[in-house]
Amino acid sequence: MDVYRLLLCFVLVLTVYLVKEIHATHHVYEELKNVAPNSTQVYQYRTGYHFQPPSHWINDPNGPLYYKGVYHLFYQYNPYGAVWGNIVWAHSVSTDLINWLALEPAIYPTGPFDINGCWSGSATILPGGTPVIIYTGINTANQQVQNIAVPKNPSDPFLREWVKPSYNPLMAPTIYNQINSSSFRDPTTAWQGPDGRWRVLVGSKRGHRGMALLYRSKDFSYWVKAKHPLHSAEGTGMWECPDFYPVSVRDTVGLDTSVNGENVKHVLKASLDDEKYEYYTVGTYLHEKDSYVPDNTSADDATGLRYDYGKFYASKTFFDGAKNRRILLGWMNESDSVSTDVQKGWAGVHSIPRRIWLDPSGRQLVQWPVEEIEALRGNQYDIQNKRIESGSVVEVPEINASQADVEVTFDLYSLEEAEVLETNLVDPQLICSMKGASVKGGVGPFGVLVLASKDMQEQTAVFFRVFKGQGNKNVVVMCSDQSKSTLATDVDKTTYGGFVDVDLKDGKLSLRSLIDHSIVESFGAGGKTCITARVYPKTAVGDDARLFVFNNGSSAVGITRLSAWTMLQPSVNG
Ligand code: DQQ
Repeated sequence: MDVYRLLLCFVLVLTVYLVKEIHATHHVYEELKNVAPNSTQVYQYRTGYHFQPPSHWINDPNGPLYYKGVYHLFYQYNPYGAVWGNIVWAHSVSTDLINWLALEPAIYPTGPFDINGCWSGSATILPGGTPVIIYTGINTANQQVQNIAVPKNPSDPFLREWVKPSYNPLMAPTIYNQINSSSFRDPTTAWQGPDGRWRVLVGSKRGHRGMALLYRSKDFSYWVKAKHPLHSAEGTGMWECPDFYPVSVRDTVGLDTSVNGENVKHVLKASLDDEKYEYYTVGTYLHEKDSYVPDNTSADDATGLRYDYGKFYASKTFFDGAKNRRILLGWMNESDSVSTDVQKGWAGVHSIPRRIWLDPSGRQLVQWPVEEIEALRGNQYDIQNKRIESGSVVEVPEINASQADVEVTFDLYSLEEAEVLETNLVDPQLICSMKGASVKGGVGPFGVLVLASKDMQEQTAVFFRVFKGQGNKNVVVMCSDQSKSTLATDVDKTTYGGFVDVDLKDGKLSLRSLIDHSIVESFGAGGKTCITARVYPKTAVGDDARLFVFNNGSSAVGITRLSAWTMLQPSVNG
């Protein structure tokens, strides 16, 4: 045997050794993934103004971008069933991020490098303006590899057709780079360093250390793995859908992904496969070393800051050059049972696109629904300067409370009666679970009861509770309590919670909730703490859904101002 053959045998043996079973990050229901929706679909939980296709399963938002006056949103989609499987990149376009037109899927299995699935990835706008996509393909050997796709016809603003160059894959697990072939996915938007080279991150793990692997390229075709990941964190497990981008220290405008320098900080986000939630840090990106150092203002692990403390995962941001803003989109999975999903004929929705920027404190991000959504505000009802006594409830009438937007600013007359927070209570979700909306407090719980039935047997409570913490410092917790959200029993009713970093000097606390049949997407303190819940009321449906403001604390609180609107129905992939 000549040397060449010997080498070939060696490589083959090692390839077989390295090829592992496909590790699905989602539950696989083999028997259901090709079951098409039937005619008895359940419609009452379909959303009115959130992003969803007419039917079937969706998960992660992929490669959002703005090109020639058109927003593009791709997403993980099963064309054949209402559970995860058969994944392709479905494609929708919009001019306002609210009305969407569905096009044919943009990326679907075609070659050995993605024949078993086209998983998540991101778009990069190259100098000159042409977008390219790097995504994870599942190859013939069920390994995760990274591929590139480019528009077939860049003069088409709808970017309908995408082609995959013959030099795919760009990045693959090999015997040399020690990459686990089932933990190597979800490339970020690429950015260019001052040396002109491109960089991209790929989510991975080694042992239980989650990491963002770094690749560099001079020409966007030939990519070399850097010796060290950009960043990693022990104990966090597989990092899915990493995101890495600059934010301005000075104002709320968004920055294009390659921007760095003075008055710029960076954000690194990871979606934790083990926890099924995300965390992020704010920090410094050191160009020369190609490393990222998180600030010590928040934890660099699963207990760290979150975009959203509820059902929100696999999110992605993009820079919108049309309005100089950075926009965040996330996937909101269902909280009902798989059999209900099959009966519904669909599963999964996306968040309302949120503008995202660095809080002036520099310690965290702030999010707010894009302004375009306000065009959907219809019939309005206002309340001003109203006192809400301890233990009382005020109804917000005259709007369609199953499809609404409500903004309220509360006046905290006095903080005297705030409950003392036990020092061992450091997990806000636990605090909210122990002290739900029906557990009386001092200052709070106060907030809104949404998707509530007339008798309030069904209700989702979104509220604040103010505590006295260490050194008499006030600690504010925002909760979304789903325990009474439905009379149904086959639903996940987990209560969610997050701390709100506010000083309460002016005694004001604001809350906004976007209510959309089975979604309650809430923004506390102007978007400092966000919580999304998926709920499935049985009776608080359509015209029978009500909206209330409540106060279950011993202190009275005031409504400085409340505005609620019926939300109109945009055209979403119809
Ligand atoms: N979903 C995709 C993966 C990603 C996961 C597969 C996150 O690429 O890691 O549909 O939800």
